[in-house]
Amino acid sequence: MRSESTASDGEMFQPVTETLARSRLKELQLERLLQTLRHAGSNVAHYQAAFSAAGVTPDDLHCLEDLAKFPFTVKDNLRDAYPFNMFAVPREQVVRVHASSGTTGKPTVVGYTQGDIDLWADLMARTLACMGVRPGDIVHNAYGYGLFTGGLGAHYGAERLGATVVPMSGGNTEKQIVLLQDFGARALCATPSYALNIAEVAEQEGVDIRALPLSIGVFGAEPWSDAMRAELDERLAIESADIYGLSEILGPGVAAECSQARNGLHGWEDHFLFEIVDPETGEPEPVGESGELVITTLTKQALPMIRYRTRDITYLNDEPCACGRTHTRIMRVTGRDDDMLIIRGLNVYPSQVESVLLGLPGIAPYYQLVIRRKGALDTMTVEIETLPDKAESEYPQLAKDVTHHIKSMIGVSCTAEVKRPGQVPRSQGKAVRVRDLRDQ
Ligand code: DLL
Repeated sequence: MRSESTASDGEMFQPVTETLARSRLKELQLERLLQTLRHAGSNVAHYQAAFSAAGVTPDDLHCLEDLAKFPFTVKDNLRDAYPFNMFAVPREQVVRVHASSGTTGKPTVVGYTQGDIDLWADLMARTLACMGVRPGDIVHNAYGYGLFTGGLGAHYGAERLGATVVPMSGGNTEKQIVLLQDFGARALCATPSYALNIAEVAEQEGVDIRALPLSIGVFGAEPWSDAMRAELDERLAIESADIYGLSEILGPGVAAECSQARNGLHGWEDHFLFEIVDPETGEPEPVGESGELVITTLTKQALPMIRYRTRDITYLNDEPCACGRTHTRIMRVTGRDDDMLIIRGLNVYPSQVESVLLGLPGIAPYYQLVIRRKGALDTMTVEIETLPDKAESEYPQLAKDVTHHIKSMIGVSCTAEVKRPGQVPRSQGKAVRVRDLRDQ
């Protein structure tokens, strides 16, 4: 695939594709969807079998709504095809693979042709530009390099945009802080939890990170709340925006918040088709209704994905945005349906607990939820940390405040365990928010 031109004056940071009329976007999607269904159906054994089991062929697609006739793709399909059997091109044409670490079983492997890598760089450049990064800026990239898509995805995109990349990767926090000071990066790419870790270590070292040129946070790869955004904006004196993506679809660069509104992530609809379905029944939900995000790629060569069930819970917003972009907005992902906790019959996402905790005085923004089983019931303990100025004699009252606010704002009963500063583990990448001790 050719690189998109991002050069013409005025359109540079919002090329015409980002403001296409929605009717035109839909025509483009239909055209590209048909090509993708044909490509997948002819070249991937899994899709051949799945289409025929569902009794559909690409010729059954006459309008976008017809996509609902086609079967979903799930993570297990990729696992079953381990390592390379989902590729739609000969392996020799795949110039790069990435893989998810996966907590159980085999990792899922994803592959890219040179054209896919170019597309990814274009979309990440578009994403960074949408978030306010400009050519000539210094971009400090603290996403992990390696099999995780965050590091290399942001790296190629920043280069494509014409920025100067500092390929720091995750960890080595003291050094991150030295380079942020010495090089004067304008944008920081990191998970929000790791960005918070950087802020904390800088404060401990007496570095005034707020005084640095840093002004944009490119934060994603894990669920986070608006309360965490406010915390990061304040501690780092930046404007942080949310970036979303997943390896099975591309990596980072599937959707991003614009610097103008910072209210929902524009999903790049010229390359992806977004649906929301009921996670239980798989039935499509109308725009605006919450459910599981399902994504179909429209231009990927090595790994076309048809109706991939992300398990991420969100809703779409097609209303016009202040920035003028017409691409739909994927509203903040509350969590994955497999991260959802069911405590005494109530559904809870860690990010909801985060929103409550960050609003409470005396509590540091670090937490973990510990789930145990008592008889037939699951119980949740919220482990929190106090700010350094709190005396241990105040801990019982803090614990009471936490349980009271969680009960009144989310409805769920829990216990709170107050820990001394520094005792909740800090994140180097994707934060571990839940410790599940139910099988122990
Ligand atoms: O996390 C890609 C990425 C890298 C996105 C850097 C943004 C920045 P995976 O490791 O495959 O890919 O994990 C994908 O992470 O299905 C979501 O559950 C979660 N996730 C990613 N971005 C967000 C976000 C990368 N902004 C999985 N908000 C996805 C909430 C997110 N969850």
